[in-house]
Amino acid sequence: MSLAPATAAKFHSNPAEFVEQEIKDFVGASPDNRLSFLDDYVMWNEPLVKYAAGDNPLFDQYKSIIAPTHLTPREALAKAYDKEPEDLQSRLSVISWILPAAEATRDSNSAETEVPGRLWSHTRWHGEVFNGILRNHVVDFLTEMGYMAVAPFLQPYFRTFANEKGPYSNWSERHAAYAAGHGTFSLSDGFITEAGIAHRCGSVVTDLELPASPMTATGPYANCLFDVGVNCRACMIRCPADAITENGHDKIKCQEYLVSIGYSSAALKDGYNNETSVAGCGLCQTKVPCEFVNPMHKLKRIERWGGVQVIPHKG
Ligand code: B12
Ligand code: SF4
Ligand code: SF4
Repeated sequence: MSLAPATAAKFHSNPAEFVEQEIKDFVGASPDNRLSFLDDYVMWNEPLVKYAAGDNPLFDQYKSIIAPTHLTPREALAKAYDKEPEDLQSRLSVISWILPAAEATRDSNSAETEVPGRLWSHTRWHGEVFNGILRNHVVDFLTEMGYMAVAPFLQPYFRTFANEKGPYSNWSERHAAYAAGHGTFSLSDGFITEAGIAHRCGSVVTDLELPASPMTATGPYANCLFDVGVNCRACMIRCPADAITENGHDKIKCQEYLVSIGYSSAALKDGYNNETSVAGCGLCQTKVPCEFVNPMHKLKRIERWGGVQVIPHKG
């Protein structure tokens, strides 16, 4: 990829704006964001793009919140370039994006109670393939501009591990999104953004200096209605595996369920991605008040009308 001088000049005049637009344009125009076997169905809506400072103290805290093996942005970038972390320049940035699921994808999942909807399942597979293409596009673009850049999730060093609570990785995309101010975790573990919880996310670490986006959340669960005391258990009720309780999300039960509804299940034979082995589920992320909005905004409106009520789906 080689950038025209006018494009390079535009980039240098406002890198933050440019990178955000580049990601939005790529998602909007890429044929890989379309399902060619389904009338070019567009999987992801316009992304949300934010930036975290590489030295945000949260990344050090993740070593105790997640595991000591979880990489800081500095470690992730240095490892990819076979350098020592202290050899990199002082300011690093993490570019984090949210890919909100299209309405018909969400509706396909909302209609189900045991297995994912077909569109959700396609998006789990082909949509994540596109997320990988987007990660590579951002890395290529920054490298072309002369910066160091890496998508930790695509690196050979990316690993998932397991402990007594279930699986975890050495680069959590949702924790990068939290540090970038995209939103918060929830009772179901899902990450609630301004575009809701039904999304996939991705990130790239770079030595391009970008302004850190403000973190407005008051805590790591602040966008979840249950966390603020509202009687919302919609995700608990939706989960066919009883993996969500008032104490949170049981990753082991969830994973066992995901494996059990793989392609051996009769219900998944017709019209799913039979060439893949990943069906997804995400029933807890659809037909819930946090599906495609930050439910705290609705709650604030309802409070102004005189009291907290059960919030209707898509109300
Ligand atoms: C391993 C994995 C799984 C495992 C475990 C999930 C998990 N909760 O970690 C299993 C197989 C169960 C799974 C299931 C699913 N997954 Co998955 N999975 C991953 C993967 C590869 C790594 C996740 C990881 O490292 N987690 C680390 C652990 C420790 O995080 P955690 O338990 O969520 O963290 C908790 C603590 O940190 C806690 N916490 C406690 N104290 C504090 C303090 C602070 C300050 C903070 C910030 C947090 C915190 O908050 C968190 C939430 O409770 C990521 C891709 C990636 N590289 O990020 C996708 C990912 C998490 N999966 C994703 C999805 C969509 C799914 C499914 C919906 C399946 C599907 N596609 O249909 C389900 C949903 C499960 C759920 N309810 O969240 C998306 C999530 C997007 C979203 N909307 O939230 C991701 C990010 C993939 C992507 N690129 O978008 N997944
Ligand atoms: S459905 Fe309700 S309780 Fe569950 S994550 Fe969303 S807001 Fe929180
Ligand atoms: S992904 Fe499915 S099994 Fe896992 S918590 Fe959500 S609804 Fe339950």
